[in-house]
Amino acid sequence: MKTKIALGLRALAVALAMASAPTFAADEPIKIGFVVKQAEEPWFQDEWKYAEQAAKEKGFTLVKIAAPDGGTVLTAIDNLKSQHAQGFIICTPDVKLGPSIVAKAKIDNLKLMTVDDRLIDGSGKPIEAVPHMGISASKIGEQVGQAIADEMKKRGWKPEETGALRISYDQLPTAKDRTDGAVAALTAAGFPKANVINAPEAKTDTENAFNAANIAITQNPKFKHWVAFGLNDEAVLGAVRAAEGRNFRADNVIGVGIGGSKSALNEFAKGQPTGFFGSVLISPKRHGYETSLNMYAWIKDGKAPPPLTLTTGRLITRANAADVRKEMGL
Ligand code: FCA
Repeated sequence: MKTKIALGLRALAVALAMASAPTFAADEPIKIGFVVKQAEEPWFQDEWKYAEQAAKEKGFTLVKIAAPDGGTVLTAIDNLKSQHAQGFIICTPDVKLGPSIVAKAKIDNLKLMTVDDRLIDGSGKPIEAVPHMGISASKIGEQVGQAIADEMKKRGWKPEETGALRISYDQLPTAKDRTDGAVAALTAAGFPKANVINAPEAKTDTENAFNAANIAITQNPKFKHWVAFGLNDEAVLGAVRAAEGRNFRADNVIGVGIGGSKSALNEFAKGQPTGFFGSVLISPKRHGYETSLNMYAWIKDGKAPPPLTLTTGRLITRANAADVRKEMGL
């Protein structure tokens, strides 16, 4: 009898709590997961750093999880559930995990938002029901291509004597859009399409980019100069290092990355310029801090994040990196 009443009261309490607060019990501390595919990459460390800043300001707990493969992603989601998190933000190691991630988040009753890499469904279309913040990939790619074209012109290089390394990772839509954008701007500026050499990387890090570029340079000995671009700074750093190994140095290489975090800044800080000419600086602050605030408001007030936010970038080189970063509040 006693237990029956207790159970009844409990059910009532739960029902009341659910009625007054649709998303979470008011006294429950807010906990948000931030899952990233490549924790060793400075971009993702910066995202975490700014997410922490949001957590400090708002007083929620941030759970940082590195998930380099599909298995880890699914375990991470269960893990968040058992820690009583209410939602998470993820940059997935594979966008094709989209339907599994959505299903798992639903079962575990966790709010889900993506950052950087947008989930796709079985037919390759973006899953629009999941709020996303990414970069304006094509536009930023065009900025990269334009920067390279401008610098080539300044140096008086003949396009027919120049090869372009397209460090590619086409299975990731944002990566394809970025590199396609760069090719579009380069060719619009008169660069011969036939001189664009596709160099696919197996993973989006410097080592894999190095290997991809190394093969491409070896197979194309006719070029006097090289330009290089890819989805991020790591791709271009790999290409620049491979070119150096083949004796193409700063005066014969123009690499422009995307990111503008530590990977790029370390390169700019070297005593002598390298082939890493510039980078389009994007904002880890918006991607880390703003997504976390969005998730917090969603959990606390039931206010869903904007369905799609695309952020912009600005070219930085040795000459202006410090000033531009300051202007962007980094
Ligand atoms: C992707 C890339 C990262 C970063 C991010 C904005 O996830 O892999 O390097 O460029 O988009």
